[in-house]
Amino acid sequence: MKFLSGFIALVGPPNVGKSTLLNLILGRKIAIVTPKPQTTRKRILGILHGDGFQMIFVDTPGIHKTKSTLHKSMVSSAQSAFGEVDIMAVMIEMPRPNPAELDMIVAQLKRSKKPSVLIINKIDKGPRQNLLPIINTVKNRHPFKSIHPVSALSGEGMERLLEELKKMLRPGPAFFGPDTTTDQSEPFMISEMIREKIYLRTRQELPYSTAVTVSHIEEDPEKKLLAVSARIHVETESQKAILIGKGGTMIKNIGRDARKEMEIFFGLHVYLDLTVGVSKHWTKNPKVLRKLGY
Ligand SMILES: Nc1nc2c(ncn2[C@@H]2O[C@H](COP(=O)(O)OP(=O)(O)OP(=O)(O)O)[C@@H](O)[C@H]2O)c(=O)[nH]1
Ligand SMILES: [Mg+2]
Repeated sequence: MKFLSGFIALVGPPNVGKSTLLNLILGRKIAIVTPKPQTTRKRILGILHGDGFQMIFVDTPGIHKTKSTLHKSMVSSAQSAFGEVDIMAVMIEMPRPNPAELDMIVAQLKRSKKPSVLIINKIDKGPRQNLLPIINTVKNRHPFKSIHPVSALSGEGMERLLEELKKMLRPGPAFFGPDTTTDQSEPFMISEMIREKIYLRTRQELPYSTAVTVSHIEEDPEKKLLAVSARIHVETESQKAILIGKGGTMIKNIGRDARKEMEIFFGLHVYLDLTVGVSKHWTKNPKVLRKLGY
């Protein structure tokens, strides 16, 4: 039996559950998840090691129509996955099927000529009688190899999905060593953990105006301590004031949430030095965008 491998892109509209599914498949949280759309900003890899096979999943930002410079960079990061992978896993959600969004994705799928499956997520939300009409609609739009109603929360439908994806792998090398689960660097993962907590605690446009950079990480193995310095970038002074909060409560809460997550992830005590700074209109300036990692 030859070893099988393949790159599988998870693409779809924002908020359908792509990152949740990636975490479920890997049995480990490597991608941040929030109830807000446009959470994922860059492609990240998650590697599933199996007996005789390796699946490399590419989680991507949600594809949507946008004029914003930041969001354009996110969407183009998702779109370039079409050219780079072997298999496309297109995800939509049952409670909020959006034909216009799906059409945008299907048009690119047709151009890419890649084999594809369609995942219909959040079936736990019901009602299930909505499923059949959705399946019939998507069947008419593209000849997906298979269609999978799933719940990335409960795990329903996952076994069949993974079986199907496995059948689509081709003989190839193990691209990553057995201990590798993701391509993300430690500083990037830490910045993402902090960004997730900002998304969970702030409202309206504020999460979308934040970026996080990590300037220093130092591990003290004897004390089992990880010391991290990170900075949250916002666009305006007023956003900075909200993020710091009355008497510093907001930034303290975000820092505490992020620290707890990091302690579980790294299995170390964490000391987190978190500051807030204004990078004027960074989401609109391609140069600053790049500097902040986008
Ligand atoms: N009920 C239910 N909620 C889900 C399911 N999968 C994901 N969610 C929720 O949907 C929201 C969005 O999940 P994400 O995984 O961040 O979605 P995404 O597609 O990665 O979103 P972007 O990165 O913004 O494109 C979160 O609140 C998840 O908890 C599911 O199967 N059932
Ligand atoms: Mg995501």
